[in-house]
Amino acid sequence: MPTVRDWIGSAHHIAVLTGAGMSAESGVPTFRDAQTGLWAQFKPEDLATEDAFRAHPRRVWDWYQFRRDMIARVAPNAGHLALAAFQQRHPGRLTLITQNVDGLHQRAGSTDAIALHGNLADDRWLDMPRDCCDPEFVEAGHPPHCPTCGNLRRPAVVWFGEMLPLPALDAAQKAANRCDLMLVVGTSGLVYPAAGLAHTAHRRGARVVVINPEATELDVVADLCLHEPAAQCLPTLLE
Ligand code: BJW
Repeated sequence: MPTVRDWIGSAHHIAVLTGAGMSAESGVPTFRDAQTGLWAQFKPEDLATEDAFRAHPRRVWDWYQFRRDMIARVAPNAGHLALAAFQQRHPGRLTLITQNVDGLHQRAGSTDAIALHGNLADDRWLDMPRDCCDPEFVEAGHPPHCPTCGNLRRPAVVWFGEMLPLPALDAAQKAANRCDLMLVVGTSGLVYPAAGLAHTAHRRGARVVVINPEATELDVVADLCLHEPAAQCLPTLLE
C-alpha cells in the first residue's frame, strides 16, 4: 500500500479503469459473480444483445427497468467519492474511465467520467428514427414505442457486438497511452475493448495496479495486485 501511494504521489497522469466491482459496495450486483451476479439467472447473450432485445423486447426492457429502479435506491460509495475528491483536488491529473452504466461516478461528482458502455438512465430508438419518431410522444409500454411506426425505445447502453461510442473510446485510448499509472478497479477484465486499455498502458510503460478481491484476467499486466474491496482501498490510497 505505501508503494502504491508513492506511485500515485509521483505520477504525472493517472488513468483509472473501473468495472462492476466498483459499485458492489453500493449494493449493485456485479455481472459475473456466480452467487449474486445479475446474470446468475440469465445468460448474458439472452439479455445484453440486440438480437435478444428483438426476440424478447419485454423481457429485456423489464430487466433494464428492474436495474434502473435498483440503482435509483443506492448511493455512491466511499470509493466513488474518493476518486471524485481526488479529481477535484488535482484537476486534469486523473482520467476516469468506466465500464459501468450505473451513473454512480457521475453522482459522486466525477462529471468528466468516460462512460465506455453508455448510461442506464438514457434511451434511444432501436431502428433509424423516421420523421414520426419523437421521444416526447412515445406510447407507454414494455418497451415504449412510436405510436405511428412502432419503432421501439431501447436502453442507450452498449450491447455485445456493438461499437463503443467512438469519442469515449478515443478519449480512453488517449488516456491509456499517456498515463504513467493505471488503476484497474473492480473489473474481471473479460470484456474488450475495455480490458485492452490495461494492456495498452502496460505496453506503453505505465505501472498498472489491479484492485480486486479476486484474481482477474488483467493480473498478468499488473505491477501489483491489491486484493481488497474498492470502497475500502481507494479512500486510503487517494487521501
Ligand atoms: C470487486 C468488488 C469490490 C467484486 N471491489 N472489486 C477480443 C477478444 C475476445 C472477444 C472480443 C474481443 N473484442 C471484442 C470482443 C467481443 C466482446 C467481448 O469482449 N466478449 C468477451 C465476453 C469475450 N466485446 C464486444 O462485443 C464489445 N463490442 C465490440 O467489440 O464491438 C466491435 C465492433 C466492431 C465493428 C462493428 C460492430 C462491433 C462490446 C462490449 C459491451 C459490453 N456490454 C456490457 C453490458 C452493458 C449494458 C448493461 O449493463 O447491461 O457491459 S457486458 C458487461 O461486461 C457490462 C460490463 O461493463 C462489462 C464488464 O464487466 P465487469 O465490469 O468487468 O464486471 P464483472 O462482473 O465481469 O466483474 C466484476 C469484478 O468485480 C470481479 O472481478 C469481482 O471480483 C470484482 N469485485 N466486488 C473491487 N468490492
